[in-house]
Amino acid sequence: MRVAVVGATGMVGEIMLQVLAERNFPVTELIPVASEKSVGKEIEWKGKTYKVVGLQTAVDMKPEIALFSAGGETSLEWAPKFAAAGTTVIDNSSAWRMDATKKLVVPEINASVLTKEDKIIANPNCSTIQMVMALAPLHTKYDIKRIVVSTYQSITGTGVKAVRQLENEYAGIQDEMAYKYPIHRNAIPQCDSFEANGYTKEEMKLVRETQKILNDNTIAVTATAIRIPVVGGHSEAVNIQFENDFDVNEVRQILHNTPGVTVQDNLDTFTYPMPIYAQGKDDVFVGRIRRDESQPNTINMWIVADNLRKGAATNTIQIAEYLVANKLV
Ligand code: 11C
Repeated sequence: MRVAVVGATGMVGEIMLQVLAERNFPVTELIPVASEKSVGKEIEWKGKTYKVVGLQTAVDMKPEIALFSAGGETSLEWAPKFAAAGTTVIDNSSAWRMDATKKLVVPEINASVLTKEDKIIANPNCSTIQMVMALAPLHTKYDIKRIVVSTYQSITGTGVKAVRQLENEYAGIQDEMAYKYPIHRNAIPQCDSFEANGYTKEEMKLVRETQKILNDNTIAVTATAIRIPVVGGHSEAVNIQFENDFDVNEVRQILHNTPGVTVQDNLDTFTYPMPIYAQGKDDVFVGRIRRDESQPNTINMWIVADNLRKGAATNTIQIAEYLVANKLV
């Protein structure tokens, strides 16, 4: 496969390159793509040096696959141009996720919706991916009625500017800020901008994307998304009300049997998921699984994943792997 990585010099782009190499994705030609200011830069991949090219150059090269992580505006403008050239785009931005004509895919859950005709495929938001990874098998078994989720999100979700802000704050350096407030020793109850209903875009992604991926608009979802000074991954406290009753040990067993999910739940050994352990891993980690004693058929759990890997790069490449394995590109 000739594979373009659009946004190759960005935070997610770099992890995409790493994951492509780790998973031995069948790349016959790598095309690193970035904005004009990075064109001509050199990157190393699998022991070889590649020159970064611009978007039009990459379109003209007609790769089979383009993995996009360059922001919504670039995706809106350039994904259709790649698609028109016959390239299948897998886009990591929010640009196409809620477009009714585009598929929103977590391969373990709904890859089977993909066809050869899908030329722009949307990768969900990181906080949604990790949540639905744990919830999809439970929805199948017990039928989810309502989800209440609070997130504790890594600054890497904002990008390199936020990582720099935290480092500067540690060092006592005053410089440009990614957030309106200090992030060191803080928790900011705002991820992304606000919508008219008073929720942030990040919170509404958790609502809308969950319903689309699980193909069920009857699932009620309400979310609060918080930014915390952590780099290893996003954490989520999730309260789930089912239509049907469940057995907590059976829930653990179902999650244990779910590919891509690791249960870390042993109170005797103080074992539960944390971002310092999730960092650099592709699985979604679930723990603190316990019945909500305040109302029937309801459970609490704590879900952690590396937002740059399963929440972004790994999921994108798993979609590409599915396309290749099923001869859809
Ligand atoms: C965050 N989830 O942590 C965001 C980052 O819609 O792809 C990714 C934004 C998106 O702030």
